[in-house]
Amino acid sequence: MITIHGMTDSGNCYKPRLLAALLEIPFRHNEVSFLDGGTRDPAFLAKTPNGKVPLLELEDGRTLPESNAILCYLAEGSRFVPADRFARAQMMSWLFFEQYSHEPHVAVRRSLVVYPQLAASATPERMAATLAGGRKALAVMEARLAVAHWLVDDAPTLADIALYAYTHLAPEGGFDLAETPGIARWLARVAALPRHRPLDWTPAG
Ligand SMILES: N[C@@H](CCC(=O)N[C@@H](CS)C(=O)NCC(=O)O)C(=O)O
Repeated sequence: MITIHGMTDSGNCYKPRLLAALLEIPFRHNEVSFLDGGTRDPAFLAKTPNGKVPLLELEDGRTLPESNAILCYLAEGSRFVPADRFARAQMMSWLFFEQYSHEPHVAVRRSLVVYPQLAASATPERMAATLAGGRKALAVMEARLAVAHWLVDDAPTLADIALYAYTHLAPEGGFDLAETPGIARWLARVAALPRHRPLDWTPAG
């Protein structure tokens, strides 16, 4: 069975767990957290020198870091990857947007708010910069979701799963989703997908 090494409370780690649940892919969850030094443990660094979770480990020992790459691996050939070439590229475009324009603001601001261990990094300047950056990213999503049910075409793709992870946690970082009603409706749509699981879900056993 595959293993997903991850920190339950991390949105990046939630992405592959949620996808595996939606696609009924069995996996083992191994809790590895940066809060207790788990990502700096020599045994973990031997698997992934960048020392970040999530990390996918296959049955044969091969490992794959980067949440959105893990999504692509797990979803290949599934309904979450469009067959159309342009739609597939649009999905990738959202995945890159998520990592460069959304996660560094929306996710980072939330982590600065919710983890006391990071309090020293939560300077007024950083909080202001992540608020501005996050609002800009959410406005980009809202422009699409005010007029569409899904980020790409008319069905959920990996773009929706990747962006759902930290967008549904955005209020914890001080973002008011009442300002983006299209996003609020889309969050409810993702949460209603069959076999959707919440952030704190891990498989039994
Ligand atoms: N681009 C990476 C980001 C992963 C990442 O930053 N993970 C955090 C937890 S959310 C982590 O492991 N941090 C540990 C560290 O930076 O030492 C991905 O999407 O997987």
